[in-house]
Formats: sequence, structure tokens, C-alpha cells
Amino acid sequence: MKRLYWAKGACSFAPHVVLEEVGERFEPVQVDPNVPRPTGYPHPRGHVPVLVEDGFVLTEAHAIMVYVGETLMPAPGTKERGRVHELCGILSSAVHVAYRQIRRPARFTDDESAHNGIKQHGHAYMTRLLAELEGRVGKGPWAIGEQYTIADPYVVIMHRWGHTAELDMSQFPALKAHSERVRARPAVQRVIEREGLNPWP
Ligand SMILES: N[C@@H](CCC(=O)N[C@@H](CS)C(=O)NCC(=O)O)C(=O)O
Repeated sequence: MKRLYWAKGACSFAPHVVLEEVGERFEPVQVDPNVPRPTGYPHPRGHVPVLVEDGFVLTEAHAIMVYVGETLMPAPGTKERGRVHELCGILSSAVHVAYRQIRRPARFTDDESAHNGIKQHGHAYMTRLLAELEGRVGKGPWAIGEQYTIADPYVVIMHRWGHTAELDMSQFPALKAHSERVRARPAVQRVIEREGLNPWP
């Protein structure tokens, strides 16, 4: 059976939702990000998410979602599939990095006097990126348009991070409406319940 290591409200929320959506039995294992990982923790860099299946260890939220969520992917060779990968790439390589600047500036420099500048840069960068996502999601109903895909829960958790980072989220009504649509799905509600993410900001 597949085992997914996740942490409350982390990027692991997205593969957690995808596993729940596809309906395959899996073992969810909660990780406390504030304590050192136990010996033998499967992620080579100590992060969540990590998926383990019969000795096969898979890291990176995007890769895990593609591996487990083929039924939530547009068909191979379609423009829509290209859009899903594009969006997941923006989320993992840009939005996530901006949020890390805000939450963990020490990951960027040991010079504590530079931490505030890194955080401020992260706030501005993340706001610009959310504005881009606002335009991309538009009327939706889903992140890439008509099809609900692996990108949807990924957008939703990063939209939540915008609230956690106390950005001005009133400027993103399309993302808010999209988040509400995604959170209305039973599988998403089950994961929100398991992760203890209510009340949702
Ligand atoms: N590129 C990785 C990033 C993984 C990552 O940074 N995960 C965060 C949670 S969102 C984490 O484990 N943070 C705890 C830490 O860095 O110690 C992915 O997309 O899976």
C-alpha cells in the first residue's frame, strides 16, 4: 500500500487530496515539521511530501501527484496537460519559493540582518504571483478551465498560504471562488478534516 507523509497545511496537502480523490487505499502519516525527523525518515532532504510504496520512494509534490493521479490529468499530448504541468511548475518553483522567503528567510542566508529584506521581497513576489494565478484561474471553474486536475488542490493550498502570510487577499476574488469550489468537494473536505485545517481563513 502507498504511504504518504504529510504535514498540516503544507504543500503535501495537494498530493494528500489527490490520493483521496482517486479513491485508492493509502496510509497517511502525519509529520511534525517542528521536530527533527526520525532516523530512517524516507525523504532525503527531510521534507514533506514523500510517498513510499514497497521500497519505492518518490519526492516532489508535482511528481507524486502525477504518479498517483493519472485519472485527474488531461490526456497525454493535449494542450490542457501542458497547462497542468506549467501551473504545477509555477507553484513549486516560484510561489513556494516566495512563501519560503517569508517563512524561512534563514534558508536563503545566514546573515540575520538580511532576513527582513528577504521576507519583504517574498511578500511582494508572492503577491505578484497570486495576481498571475488570479488571471489564469479566471472564471474556472477549475484551475485550467473545464477539467478538475491535480493543479486544483495545489492552487488552493498556496492561496491559503497567502492568508497565512497576511497578504492583501481581497484583490484575488477569482482565487477565493476557486478555493470555495475545490473545498466543496467531499474528498477535499475529508483531507481538510484529517489535517485539522478548519477554520479555513
Ligand atoms: N520542492 C518540494 C518542496 C518540499 C518542501 O519544501 N516541503 C515543506 C513543506 S511545504 C517542508 O517539508 N518544510 C519543512 C522543512 O523544510 O523542514 C516539493 O514540491 O515537494
